[in-house]
Amino acid sequence: MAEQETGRREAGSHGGGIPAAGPGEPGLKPMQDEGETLHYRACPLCEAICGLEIRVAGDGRIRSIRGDRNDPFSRGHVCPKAVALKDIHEDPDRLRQPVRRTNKGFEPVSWDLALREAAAGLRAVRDRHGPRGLAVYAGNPNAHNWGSVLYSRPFYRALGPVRRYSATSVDQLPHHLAAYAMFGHQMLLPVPDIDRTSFFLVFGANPVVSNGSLMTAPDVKKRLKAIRARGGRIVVVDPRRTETAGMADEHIFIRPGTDGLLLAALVSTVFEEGLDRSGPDAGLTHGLAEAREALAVFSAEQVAPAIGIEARAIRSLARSFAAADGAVAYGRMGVSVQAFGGLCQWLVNLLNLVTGNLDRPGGAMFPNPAVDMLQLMGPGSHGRYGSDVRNLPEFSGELPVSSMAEDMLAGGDSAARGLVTIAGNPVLSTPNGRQLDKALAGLEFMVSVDLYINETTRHADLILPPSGPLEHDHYDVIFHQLAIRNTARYSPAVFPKSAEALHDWEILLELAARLDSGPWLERMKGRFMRGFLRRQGPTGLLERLLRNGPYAHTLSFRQLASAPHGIDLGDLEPVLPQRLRTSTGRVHAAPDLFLDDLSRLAESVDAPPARPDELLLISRRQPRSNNSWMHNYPRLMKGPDRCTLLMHPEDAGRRVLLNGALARVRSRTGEIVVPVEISDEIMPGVVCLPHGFGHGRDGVGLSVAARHPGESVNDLTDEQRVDPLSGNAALSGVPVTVVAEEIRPAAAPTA
Ligand SMILES: Nc1nc2c(c(=O)[nH]1)N[C@H]1C(S)=C(S)[C@@H](COP(=O)(O)OP(=O)(O)OC[C@H]3O[C@@H](n4cnc5c(=O)[nH]c(N)nc54)[C@H](O)[C@@H]3O)O[C@H]1N2
Ligand SMILES: Nc1nc2c(c(=O)[nH]1)N[C@H]1C(S)=C(S)[C@@H](COP(=O)(O)OP(=O)(O)OC[C@H]3O[C@@H](n4cnc5c(=O)[nH]c(N)nc54)[C@H](O)[C@@H]3O)O[C@H]1N2
Ligand code: SF4
Ligand SMILES: [Mo]
Repeated sequence: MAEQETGRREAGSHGGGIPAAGPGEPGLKPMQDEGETLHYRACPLCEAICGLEIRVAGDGRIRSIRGDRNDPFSRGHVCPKAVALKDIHEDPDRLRQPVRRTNKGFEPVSWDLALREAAAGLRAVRDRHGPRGLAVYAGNPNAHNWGSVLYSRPFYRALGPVRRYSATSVDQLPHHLAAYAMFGHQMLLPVPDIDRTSFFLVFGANPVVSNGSLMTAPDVKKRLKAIRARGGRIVVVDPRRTETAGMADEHIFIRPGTDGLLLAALVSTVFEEGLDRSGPDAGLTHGLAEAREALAVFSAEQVAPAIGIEARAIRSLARSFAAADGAVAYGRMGVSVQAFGGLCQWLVNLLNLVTGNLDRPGGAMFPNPAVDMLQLMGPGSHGRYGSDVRNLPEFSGELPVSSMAEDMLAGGDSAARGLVTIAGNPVLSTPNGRQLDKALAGLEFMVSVDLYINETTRHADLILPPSGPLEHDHYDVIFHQLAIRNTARYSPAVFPKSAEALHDWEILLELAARLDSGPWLERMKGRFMRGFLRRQGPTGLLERLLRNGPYAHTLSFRQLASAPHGIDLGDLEPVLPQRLRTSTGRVHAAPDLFLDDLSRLAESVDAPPARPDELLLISRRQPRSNNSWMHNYPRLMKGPDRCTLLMHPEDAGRRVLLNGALARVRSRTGEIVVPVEISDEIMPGVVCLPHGFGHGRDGVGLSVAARHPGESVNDLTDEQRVDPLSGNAALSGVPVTVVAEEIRPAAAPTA
């Protein structure tokens, strides 16, 4: 492929609407003009991995982005974000050359200088303070970028035993912990088989807006509709009547943070009423009797007052779930980012297991992907060491990000004084962002690999920008592993990167080459590995992985490359016990770490409810956003400002707050002022803000986002609130006070 400049030439235009249509909408059919090319491409923006059809005009500009109707998995589905890929591609704010921080702001520098200085700065920190003096934070888009997934290992190897953090511990860490303890591998995550289930029981997830998470299911709305159309049932448990709850047969409000009790009561009811269908403890499972005994105290009657749901309703839910022919419980963000996240994910798996729905069509199933993360990643580890100040547990070589700022600020002999961030924005995405701002400002040296000068990377000494999302080829190494069907799809780059640009994986290799240290033999091994990886590129690696993967005899890279719409490899099929990685070869129904944590859950039954003046803060996602980084595209930012505090009419009335009025929201960690949006979709006693806003900080290079700055919910969330078992942040249920903001009269002019 000829290297040519594409992105840069077009910088400057934000364009108006471009035709984009879902399957149901006619859309504008773009006229075919001379030189127009057609590209098929997976959308890298969320876990739904929709297939896209992208038309590029003869002049190199994107003419249209539509859903690919011939994609067997996504069947033409797209959401509004897909069209913003054009904006990302053309965004004048997107960095296309490395920048270095100076007293007068960031200045562009050459790649050669940037890589040299980045490595020298990190090496200097490592020489002064040892490898623990360095930290790395990896953000969410890494999971959507196969170059980063496949090439981070040589980077970490060259860095040495540094402190590692990622967005995992503000997200799905409890899922990995449960998978590791129950199934023997952190990536053995059961996925709800929603295309065949007859009962979908959802805790703390809003797939209609998020498009599904740890459940890759493009066009999830249609799939949910189909459950009810075939006579199935959907029940959603959530403190907010979400868009997903709006499609359900039943929505149950729950006090934030009390799902652990509800789940324990559901499992305990199943046992107590003899509704279990997992059979005796033999063959597939181990520990059922222990689980039954440990959960017996969590009767529906016992927990009902604490969670605000009647015991009768809990028992009836357990009965109908257990009776359904193919039922699946699914718990996502809302039950992961809370103080009992680990227990919740164990109990979700256990509920599926004891009702006979684990590894069964219509239940919770394990995909069998063409590239298997079980072969690429270790099984995981837990609690081998802890963070400095609070001893929060390590998981799989990472420390909980809730401990990052405090450990930096506490100093100490080995505290991190240098940081690398890769595709992340922890200042907006992790609890107590202001504290992290402070910690980052005090670092000796910081490097970021990112497309933008964002709220976090503005603290960096150097920012190294990778190629844009359409400028590299793509394979969803992670998300085929989490998909509700076995599928595979390879997409070549739509645009070649410019001659001097580097892909993420190339940046990681370049840094690794400059950071490798240690004994000669080790350095030689590292050099050999990097040489091999550089020659292969991710595509060469994919070819090899397919050859050694589970479809080696039926799916070659050549076949994949000649199937631009992707290949359907069929329904999920039962794979246990073969895929289990536990020491016993069985499912561990009652790992000690969960049983030991049950006393903490039991104590929460008697925990005093929130103070009368306090409300519990939760967050929400919005269809036209993606965490913190997609507020810079005018197409997605049209309409009224969205950073509003949802509040129940009773709570608003008590505070004499009218719709649209400004409210001051305070927590232990900070305070912000935001407009109130009164709605009974939120339960009384709970308030809700979107996450990812807060762009008003100094020095951020996002000109569109600056016009819609909003406030960061994570200036209110509290790094001290964690699930101590997993170390995951408890972002949900933060106690806050809300008062009407006094509008002070403008100061009188002084003479
Ligand atoms: N209160 C609250 N906080 C939350 C959440 C919540 O629900 N409530 N959600 C949490 C969740 S689930 C997550 S995953 C985290 C996300 O938290 P993070 O991963 O820390 O943040 P993102 O907003 O995803 O920032 C991604 C950054 O990556 C850059 N980027 C995009 N694509 C690429 C690429 O291909 N390569 C490189 N190098 N950079 C790229 C973008 O420019 C952006 O700066 O936030 C968490 N924080
Ligand atoms: N449009 C859009 N899509 C996205 C993203 C985005 O930012 N915008 N982010 C992507 C990412 S990184 C992820 S991880 C996924 C997340 O995907 P989901 O988990 O589906 O997303 P959320 O909307 O955060 O859903 C969490 C739900 O939990 C509820 N909740 C909060 N606290 C509690 C509680 O204590 N108990 C219960 N039962 N429920 C609670 C919230 O009200 C919310 O409805 O979405 C992905 N997709
Ligand atoms: S749903 Fe997700 S993958 Fe599909 S088009 Fe929207 S952002 Fe892209
Ligand atoms: Mo996430």
